[in-house]
Amino acid sequence: MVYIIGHKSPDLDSIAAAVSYAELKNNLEGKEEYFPARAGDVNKETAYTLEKFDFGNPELLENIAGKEVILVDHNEIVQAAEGVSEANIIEVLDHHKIDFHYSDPITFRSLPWGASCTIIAQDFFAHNLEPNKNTAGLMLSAILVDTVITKSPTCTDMDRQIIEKLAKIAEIEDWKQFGMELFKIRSSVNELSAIDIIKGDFKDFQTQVGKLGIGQVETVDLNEFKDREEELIQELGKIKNSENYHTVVLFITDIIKEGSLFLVATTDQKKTERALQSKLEESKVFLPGIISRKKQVAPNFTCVFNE
Ligand SMILES: [Mn+2]
Repeated sequence: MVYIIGHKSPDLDSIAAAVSYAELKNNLEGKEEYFPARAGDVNKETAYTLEKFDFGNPELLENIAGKEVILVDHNEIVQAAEGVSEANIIEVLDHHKIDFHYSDPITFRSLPWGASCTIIAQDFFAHNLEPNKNTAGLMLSAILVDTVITKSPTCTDMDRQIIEKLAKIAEIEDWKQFGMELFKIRSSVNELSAIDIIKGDFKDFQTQVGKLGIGQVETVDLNEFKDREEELIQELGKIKNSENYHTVVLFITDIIKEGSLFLVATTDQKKTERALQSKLEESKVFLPGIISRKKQVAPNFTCVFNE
């Protein structure tokens, strides 16, 4: 048996990719060999989407040592589930920058599309298979979130084509409206603790100067966070110290304004300001036009932090 698993602090794409890729692989091979798994708790829009489309939570795997696994939606070892160095990785399917070494020949597929689920949906169609209505809805939801309803610079023509096809199969007439609903659920933060907001969609990067952590949260209204900025900055500082980070960033993306408020805890403010190409005031700054961790924020930080 093979587990298909996404990254730690799983987002919707990581979960939906594991579920839909297991379904596709089992379909293609005509056996129940592949099982979706998750490397952590699911976030709110993931819980909502799984329930809406009639899926249970994938099995939680805290440690994948000794297991046969397919990694989806990540390839960097620091982002993988615990025990990855003792796991038997048989395949990788991803859409992020590549930082992967392995001693055995394996299938490694990476495409510069907006979501892992776009690659998997395209796989279904390439094999003349149609995902069922619920699987189509699940993949569609993941692509809408990962591409910020097609607004992100990571969104490609392929994503747009796949969104149209999946929306038809899932019988979702207005996918933009549906995407907004997902983001409203994602950004209803009132009952969330600061740590949950920061770690809900959080990724580690290893750099020359030390460990960098970047969390992102999207909202349809930045004002929802106004009262919590101080608390969030304090929490970032706590995480930085207790988990030994050089820098921890949370950026809150306003998907209507198409810009992000950056909150920062860092041991080197100058370097951080160079990465942001902007001055911080009281550990924060709003940057118009910046909405993608993958295409904009992470490359700028890793570039400056690896000098
Ligand atoms: Mn993804």
